[in-house]
Amino acid sequence: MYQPEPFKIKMVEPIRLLDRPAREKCLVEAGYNPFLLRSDQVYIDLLTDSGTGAMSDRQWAGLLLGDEAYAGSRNFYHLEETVQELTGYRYVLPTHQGRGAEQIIIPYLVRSRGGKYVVGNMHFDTTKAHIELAGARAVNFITPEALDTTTEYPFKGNFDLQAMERFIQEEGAASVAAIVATVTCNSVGGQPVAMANLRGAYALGRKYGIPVIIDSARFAENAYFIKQREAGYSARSITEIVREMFSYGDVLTMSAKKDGLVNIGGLLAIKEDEELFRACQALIVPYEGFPTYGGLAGRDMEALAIGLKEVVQEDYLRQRIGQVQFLGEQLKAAGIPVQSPIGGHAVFVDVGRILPHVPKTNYPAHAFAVALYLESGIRAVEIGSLLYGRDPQTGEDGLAALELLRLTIPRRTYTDNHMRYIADSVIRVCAQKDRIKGVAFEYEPPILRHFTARFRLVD
Ligand code: P70
Repeated sequence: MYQPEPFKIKMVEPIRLLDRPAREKCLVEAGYNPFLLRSDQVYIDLLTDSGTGAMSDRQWAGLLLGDEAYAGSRNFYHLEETVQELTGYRYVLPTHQGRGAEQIIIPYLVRSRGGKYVVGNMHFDTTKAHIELAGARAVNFITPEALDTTTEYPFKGNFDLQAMERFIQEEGAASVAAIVATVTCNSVGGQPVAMANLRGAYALGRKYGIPVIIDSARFAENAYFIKQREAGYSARSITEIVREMFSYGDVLTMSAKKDGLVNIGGLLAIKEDEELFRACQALIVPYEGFPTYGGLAGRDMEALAIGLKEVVQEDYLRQRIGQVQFLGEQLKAAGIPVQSPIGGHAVFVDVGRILPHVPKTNYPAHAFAVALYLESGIRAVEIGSLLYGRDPQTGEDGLAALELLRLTIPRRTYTDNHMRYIADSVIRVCAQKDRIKGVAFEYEPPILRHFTARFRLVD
C-alpha cells in the first residue's frame, strides 16, 4: 500500500521559476556551470542532498539548547553518547563536515603506515582529493555490475573483493594505507554495499593488517537496503543493522549533512584504537577546533544528536527511499536509462547512453544539466568525467566509467508533485537530445575542477 510522508509541514519556503530568457542569462553569467548559479535563480535544487534537508521541530528545538562553551559543551556529550550507542565506536570527534574528518585521518594513515595506496569500493571525490594531497593513489575495486546501469543487481556498491585481495597481494599489504568502504556508494549511484561484502572487506583488512574506514555519509540508507534486499535481515531493526555494519570498520568518517539530517556537521570516530584516537585528537585542534566542538557550534551538535536518532526510524527511511524510487520509476517508464535499481539519495540518469554523440571530453552529463536548467529551472549535477578529473600522472581526461546526471533529492524537502515536474522536465530534455553538443572549458581549475570551472557551449 502507498505510504504517505510520516510528517506534516509546519513551515514553508517559497520557490520561484524564472522565465526562459532570464534562465538563459543566468547560465551565461554562471559560465554554464550550475554550481555558479545563485540559488535564487534555481526553481528545484537537485545539486546535492548534502546539508539541504529539512530539520524536524525537535531538531530546531534542540538548537535552543545549544551550550556554546569552548570546552566540554553538554551537547558534545549528548552527541558522543548517541554516536557510541549507534555505532559501537568508543572515540568520537566532531568535525565541521565530512571532509574535515577526511583531512585528519587520511594523511595520518598514509604518513604513519607509509602506504602508497588507499583502496575502496569507489572513493568519493573529496576522499580521492585527500588521498592524492597526502601523496598516495586512490584505487577503486567496485563490483563490475555497477558499471552497467541496466543490470538490476541489488548491491552495486559492493567491493570486488577478489580483485582487491589480488591487488593487496601483488603490491604488498604494507603499501596499502587503508581500505575505505563508502556506504552507500555515491559515485556509482547511491548504491548499497551488502553486509556480507562489508564483512568480507573487513576480513581482508584483518588478514593483511590494513585499517578499514567506513565513509558513512548515507549509512542509514545503506542499512535500509540491507533490510530490504539481503537474506537474513528483514526481521532485524535498522539500528541493529547499522550496528553490525559499523562493526566491520575500525574508523568512521561521516558527512553528517546527509544521514545526520543537519545542514552542517561531520564526525570522525574510532572504534577502539586509543593510540590512533590520541593522534587524531591532537590533529583536530589545529585543523578543526577543540576536540569537544571540532568546528561546530554547540547547537549544531545538539541538532545532529537528534538527527542521528530520527534517521534510523524505519517509516522515515521508507518514505525517503520511496520518494527517490517514485521519481526513478517515472523516468524508467518513459524509457530513460537510469542506474538500476534506483539508488538511495538520487536518481542517476545514464547520459552516456542518451548522448552517445557527445565525446566524454565534452562532458555529456554536464551539458545535459545545462539543458535541464534552461528547460525547467532544475539544477542537477554531473557525476562523470568532469567530476572524476584528470589522471594525476598522465593528465589524461575523459576517464570516468559512466557519464551520469545526478538528480539528488534533499531529505524531507520536496513533495511528490515536485518529483512529477522533475520527471516531465527530464523527459522533455531527452526529446531534444540531438541539439545537445557538449561543453568545453573556458577555465579549468587544477583540483576539484567541477566546483568552479567555466565553460562554453560546443556548436
Ligand atoms: C554530495 C556531497 C559529500 C561526501 C560524500 C561521501 C560519500 C564524503 C563526502 C564529503 C558533495 C557534493 C557533491 C556535488 C555537489 C554538491 C556537494 N558529498 N563522502 O552531494 O562530505 O561534503 O560533508 O565534506 O558523498 O554527494 P562533506
